[in-house]
Amino acid sequence: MRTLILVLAVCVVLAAAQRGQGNRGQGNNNNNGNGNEDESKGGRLLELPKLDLCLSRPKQWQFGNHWYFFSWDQDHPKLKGRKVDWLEARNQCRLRCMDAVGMETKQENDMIFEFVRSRNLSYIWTSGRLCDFKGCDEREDLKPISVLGWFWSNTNTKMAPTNRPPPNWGYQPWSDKGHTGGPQPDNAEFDINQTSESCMGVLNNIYNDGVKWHDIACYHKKPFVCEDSDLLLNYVRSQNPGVNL
Ligand SMILES: [Ca+2]
Repeated sequence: MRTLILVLAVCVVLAAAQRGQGNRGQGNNNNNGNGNEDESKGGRLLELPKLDLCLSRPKQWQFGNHWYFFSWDQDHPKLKGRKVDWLEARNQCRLRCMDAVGMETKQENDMIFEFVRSRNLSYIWTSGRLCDFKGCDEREDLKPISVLGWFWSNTNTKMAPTNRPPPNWGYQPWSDKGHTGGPQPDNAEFDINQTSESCMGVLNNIYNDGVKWHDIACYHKKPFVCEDSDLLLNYVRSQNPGVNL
């Protein structure tokens, strides 16, 4: 039964992706959390996992029961030394039964912040996404979206309100400054060229603010951290009984 539900969930994801729009990324409901603005223009879709890439996915470090890797550390032409936009980052992960990292807990966020800090990286993409696309408007619980409209697209879970520290975290992961000087998320690029800052990255002291979350326009190119996706791993398992991922 559980497998059936998972397969159905993935079918919903596929159908939504193939339509190129629709019921996406609405907080924690069934959806694929894509919300890619380019999709309606150019037809870019979320990738499906490939068995061989899932089997050989980089297992660089483990946290909880998930494997993670940093794109630049992998000896692969699509990963090493590349900077990619937000959707491409997700897709390179998704092909491998992973997704861009989502920091749903303080412990996981501490781990990612320490990774960025210790490696002295300027920035990485995460799976963080603003629900500002088709279907989001109908969700009263996501308004105002700058406070309540952010979610982790890898697990389709809502983030805590952006205007105060998440419960029990003890610190505010969103930066208190950005391009316009004010606290994040600030959608600053919209005022410059009408491009929304709908994707979330971790920046390292770009604004003399330490390692912090920032809303960023999704076309910007960055390296990324991938994290195991239970949904995609279980989908591939359901298609390949007995496979050991
Ligand atoms: Ca910003």
